[in-house]
Amino acid sequence: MRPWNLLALAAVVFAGIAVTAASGQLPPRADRLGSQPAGGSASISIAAVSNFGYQPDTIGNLPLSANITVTFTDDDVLPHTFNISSREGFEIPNDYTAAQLNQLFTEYHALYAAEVNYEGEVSVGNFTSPSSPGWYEFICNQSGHFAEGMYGFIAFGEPVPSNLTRHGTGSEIPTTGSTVIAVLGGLIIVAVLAGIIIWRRRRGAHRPPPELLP
Ligand SMILES: [Cu+2]
Repeated sequence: MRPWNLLALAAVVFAGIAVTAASGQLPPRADRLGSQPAGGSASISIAAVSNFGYQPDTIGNLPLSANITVTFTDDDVLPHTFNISSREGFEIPNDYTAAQLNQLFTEYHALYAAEVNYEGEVSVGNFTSPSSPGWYEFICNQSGHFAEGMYGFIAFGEPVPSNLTRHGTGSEIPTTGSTVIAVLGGLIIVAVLAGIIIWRRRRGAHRPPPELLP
């Protein structure tokens, strides 16, 4: 196979991978559960992980007015908390100070709060989910952890909106940015390779045909 045909093949394969990566990404695990009826019960498992993250950091489509059992595990060496703000639809500004976080949780008491203090500790508890659809932010209130990006989002009766800021290390959601970069990078490579192929073909067209072997 001629080198430029190999290049063309590589371009097609890469484009296929880029498109697959862009379109084939599954929504976060909890969102794949689909809508659930009001009432009843549900269980969620969440872990505090190293570098100030939650795994997962996005949990959606939990049932309304339901008994939610929470299993919160410390998969890190530091103590962490899991505090769900009851302020519906409010994305806490990333520059909130400890005082502002305290003020928020004083005005909007936590829907649920748990803490784990050492690696491997598991906290199990439960709370009743809200009666109407909405999303909420949860944070770790250990000093400095929110500022490091230790937060996530939980939604009842709906998926977590896709436009919220996330930078926890435990993210299950590929960011839109990385998808866009993958697609753009793939398209640029395809364009460059196509240019090379066209250039080589044009150059080849001006060459005399190769001599036939005897
Ligand atoms: Cu923490």
